[in-house]
Amino acid sequence: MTIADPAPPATGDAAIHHTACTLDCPDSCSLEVEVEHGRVTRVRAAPPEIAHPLTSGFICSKVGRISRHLYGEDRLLHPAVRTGVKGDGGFRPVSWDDALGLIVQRMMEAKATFGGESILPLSYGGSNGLLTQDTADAILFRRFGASQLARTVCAAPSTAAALGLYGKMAGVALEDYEHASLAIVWGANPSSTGIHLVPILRAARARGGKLVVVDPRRTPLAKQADLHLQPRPGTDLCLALALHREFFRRGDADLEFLAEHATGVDELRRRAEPWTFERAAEVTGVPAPDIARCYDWYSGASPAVIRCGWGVERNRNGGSAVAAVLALPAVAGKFKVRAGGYTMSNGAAFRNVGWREPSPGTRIVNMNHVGRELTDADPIQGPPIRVLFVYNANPLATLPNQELVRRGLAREDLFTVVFDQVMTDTAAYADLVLPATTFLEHDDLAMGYGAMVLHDTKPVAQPVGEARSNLRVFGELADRLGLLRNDDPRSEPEWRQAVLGGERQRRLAEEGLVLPETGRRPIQFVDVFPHTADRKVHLCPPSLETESARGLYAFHSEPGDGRYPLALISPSVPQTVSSTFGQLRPGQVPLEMHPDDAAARGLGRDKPRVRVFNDYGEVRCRVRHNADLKPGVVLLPKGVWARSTESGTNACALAPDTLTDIGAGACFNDARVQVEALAD
Ligand SMILES: Nc1nc2c(c(=O)[nH]1)N[C@H]1C(S)=C(S)[C@@H](COP(=O)(O)OP(=O)(O)OC[C@H]3O[C@@H](n4cnc5c(=O)[nH]c(N)nc54)[C@H](O)[C@@H]3O)O[C@H]1N2
Ligand SMILES: Nc1nc2c(c(=O)[nH]1)N[C@H]1C(S)=C(S)[C@@H](COP(=O)(O)OP(=O)(O)OC[C@H]3O[C@@H](n4cnc5c(=O)[nH]c(N)nc54)[C@H](O)[C@@H]3O)O[C@H]1N2
Ligand code: SF4
Ligand SMILES: [Mo]
Repeated sequence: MTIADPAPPATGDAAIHHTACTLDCPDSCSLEVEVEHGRVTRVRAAPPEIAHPLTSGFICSKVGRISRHLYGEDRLLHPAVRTGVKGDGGFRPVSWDDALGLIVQRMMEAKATFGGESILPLSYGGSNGLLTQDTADAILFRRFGASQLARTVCAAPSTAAALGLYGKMAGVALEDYEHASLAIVWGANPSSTGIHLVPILRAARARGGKLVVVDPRRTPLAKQADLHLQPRPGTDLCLALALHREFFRRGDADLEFLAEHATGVDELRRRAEPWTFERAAEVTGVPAPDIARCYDWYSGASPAVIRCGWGVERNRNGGSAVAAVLALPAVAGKFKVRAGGYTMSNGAAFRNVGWREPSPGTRIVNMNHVGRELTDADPIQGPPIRVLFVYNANPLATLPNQELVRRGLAREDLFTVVFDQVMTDTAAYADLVLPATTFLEHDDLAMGYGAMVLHDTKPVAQPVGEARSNLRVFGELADRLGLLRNDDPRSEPEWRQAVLGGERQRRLAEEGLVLPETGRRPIQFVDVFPHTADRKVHLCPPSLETESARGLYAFHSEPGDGRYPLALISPSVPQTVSSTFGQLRPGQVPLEMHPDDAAARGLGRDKPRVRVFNDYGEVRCRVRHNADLKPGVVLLPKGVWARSTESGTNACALAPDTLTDIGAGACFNDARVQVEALAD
């Protein structure tokens, strides 16, 4: 395939372009970008006439300042091969031709000696649109017969639950939250992770609506809420089941709706039965009267909406917990009105988008077990991994059991390619680095998972150095390996057509953005229905039942023991998107801790240096007192780079590589740790 990177806009004159943000953020903003001499000088929200309404005239500051990422000193400019020890980051530039030749040679050698499964492509792609992942890369790796990756590091339990219950149904549009009499924000922190919801929730409150936040810490939104429930991490399942029990016990469950639209009602009722408010209070640490108040408000309110975030899923009970939360609007009878129901991912607003490359039937490696698979920590099924191709991801900074991942990456007999925009912590372990373009330098298609919109992402600036797009690099590798067929897409317009289909492609070209066929703001059970075979919600679907070892809605109790009494959570922070932009973080990242927990360990403000540890690893850093945390819960942000802690490790060094009950997802927030002072 000979895709050339598209002609960038003319250099010289200052120009204004319109495009869209592909970063891993529900809001999918419409952007206006000022460019001078081919370089981005300013990024702001696109004007309302052409923007998706959720953008509302503002964007986050991290994208507002993206030129620091585009033109910063960590940007990769040329392909380069390793010269020093793995991890040291010593590299020597090579030509693209030599770099691609080397990859072809190493892939062929590995396949000839160990079989195709000895090659593992490793990508998550949350910050990629529809053209830069699962397109030419899928052709390359699947047709070559490489191992496949189960992308389980995020959203796997939520997706399994949403699929099992509703076959993935589009949710309540975030714009509609303004009309909610009650909004429950459950395990989400939109002040960092989806900022456009915040003013909408404020407007709802100004109209007399109530806000409930369920989160182990007092988030900025919890401080504004009418009620804040502060459960211990990993116990949301008990809280949700206690609410279900009360609906059935009091006769408040909407039996008419359930009879018409649901299956598995009795089964859910039976499983919720043990969870009295008192028992739930004991396990969650939320006072029973607060649970009762939440019940009263939710049962009495209409429209009532639940924003289910990803904080609910990242633990041993994650799949069942999300399922129990998503089942609430069905049992409570909250659908069929605007702003009534739930929102999780709205990716389901668009169906049948994407390139479908058939699976080669090769082994599937769970992303959470990459450390195990790269080392001999687990008896490996199939050949050892000899070639690792990392793109659209920074696994050393974002996968659980970081020390095992690091040991794997340090293996001398592993050939690692890292294709990225910047010299990430993972790239420092590469044998070959390749410079990638950003969404301001290449073609892509942004699809919102909060905002229900598909829009064009256009190259508006000159690529820096020799950076190339994924489509171009994977297309060329597939070509060199003789994997291309005559009917494969060959250019960006052909890829757009293949990924979107003709009608959507035409609408996109004419209108600049595409709204879902069901309408921009669908009403659940009026405009959209479950995509299950019988169009009903399955409250206890057999698929989830068989998947979870102890059955759906079975509670797995606290994973800690006396040695590691503190629950470590590692949620998103405003300055970064996962680990993206982490290189720009000034100074060191502190461990946040409740003052009582700090006092119990003699960690006054004069003892700021600590060691946070468990059997997986340790982080050495400073401590900061934070009374907004629930006592017993400590916090390190997600996606921190090695340079931001004294030990060069982050929360992933303490995160277990155990899996969630459903969806084989990550259990970041099941990390249990101890903290001790370090001598100055
Ligand atoms: N600025 C920014 N935006 C982002 C991202 C980012 O890194 N930075 N990441 C993007 C990605 S990849 C994702 S998946 C989303 C995630 O966005 P969110 O859904 O907001 O998820 P998190 O930030 O992981 O955590 C949300 C909240 O869950 C709480 N929490 C932790 N454990 C529990 C628990 O057991 N129960 C409950 N109820 N709450 C808990 C945390 O304290 C936190 O406030 O955001 C996306 N947007
Ligand atoms: N401790 C802890 N760790 C976590 C989490 C947590 O809650 N706690 N959350 C997890 C979650 S929700 C997620 S989604 C994962 C995300 O983890 P990752 O998928 O590793 O995401 P990022 O760290 O953003 O890394 C994406 C990389 O892709 C590069 N990139 C972007 N676009 C392109 C492109 O077009 N081409 C190429 N070649 N490269 C590109 C970026 O520069 C960046 O370095 O992290 C997980 N890690
Ligand atoms: S990261 Fe989110 S808020 Fe920021 S510009 Fe992109 S879509 Fe908008
Ligand atoms: Mo994520």
